[in-house]
Amino acid sequence: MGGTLNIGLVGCGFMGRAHSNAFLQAPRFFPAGRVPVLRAVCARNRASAEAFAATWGYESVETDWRALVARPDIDLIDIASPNDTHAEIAIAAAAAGKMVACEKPLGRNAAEAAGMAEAVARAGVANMVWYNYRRVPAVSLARRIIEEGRLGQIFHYRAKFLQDWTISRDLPQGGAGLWRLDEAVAGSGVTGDLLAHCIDTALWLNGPIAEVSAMSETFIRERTHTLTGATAPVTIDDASAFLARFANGSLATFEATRYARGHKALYTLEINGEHGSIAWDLHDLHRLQFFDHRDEGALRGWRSIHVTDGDHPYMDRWWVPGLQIGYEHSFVHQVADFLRGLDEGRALVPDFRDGLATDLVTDAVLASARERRWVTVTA
Ligand code: SOE
Repeated sequence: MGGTLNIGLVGCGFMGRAHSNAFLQAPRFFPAGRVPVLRAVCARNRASAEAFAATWGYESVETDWRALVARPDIDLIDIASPNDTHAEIAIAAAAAGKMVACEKPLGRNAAEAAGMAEAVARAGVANMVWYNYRRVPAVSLARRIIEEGRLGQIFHYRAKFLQDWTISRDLPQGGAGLWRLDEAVAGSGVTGDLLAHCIDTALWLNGPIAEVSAMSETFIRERTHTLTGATAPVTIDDASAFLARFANGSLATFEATRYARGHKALYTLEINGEHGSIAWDLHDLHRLQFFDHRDEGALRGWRSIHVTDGDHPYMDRWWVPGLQIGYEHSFVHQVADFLRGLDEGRALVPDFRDGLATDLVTDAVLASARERRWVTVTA
């Protein structure tokens, strides 16, 4: 298959930028049969859409996503708008026969995500969810190490995602970026925003989660709402932590918060197995720590692998060994894999079914925290 892949983007915030950059860069470093073309960007505010289009090279703008979905010159609708818009746009796009890419979390809850997964399956259209951290080369290398059986039986999985940007009481809720604090728009707080990343990576690396026991807290319970100017209750979870049991028998702890002073985006994971352990840290994302108990005794120790060599995932396409890449490249890799999947007639993961699997876990976490009991994750 050759030709273009005509992109219609909804939303021009932080993620709109990350996705646009990825669509532009992927064909330059990972040539495939189809080349993404930035046909149109959609935002309610025309001036914002026009400024965004000028910066990123979109050919046209729309102010109503329905008009974008109706356009015959668009192949793929990319949803980078707030969470409360995901389901309606994705379902309409699939019904119109468009491919659909959606920012995480897929839905505000599993019921929304199930409707979206059903819509793309019914329409038979290619789809993906932007869980980008799977495609950080060090995380992809972790997956390869596990698949090769180098850790043996997995005993423990440990993940956390710590930030500190909502500690101020003066921070309002609602509006650009701050919709993440408004439950009606976001669906939940750090559970859907941050733990969802940890859960997606965990499901990919260690298989399904069977049950969870969670606790959560809202530290600041009232904030001014940007859109109304009035003080309104805050109902999102500011911090969320849970214990989990994976289907493979391993035990896990997960934690996320926006109240960990000093931490900006500290996503870390550690996995302990029978023969070895691995650890990774987003603040040092090009390194993977690996301990192999089968190494010769006197020389045994943690290796800090600088994941920049040609035989590391994705790295043969970038610079020369030793020169590292960063956050934005995880999105580039996702587009590259999606394009290759289209060439080969293969679905990309994570697709909407995977997005639903994560939402089923986050729903279970929220229910467990609310009801103060262990909750079985619905399959
Ligand atoms: C929140 O601060 C946020 O931007 C998330 O929404 C992203 O998904 C995460 O990757 C970084 O943090």
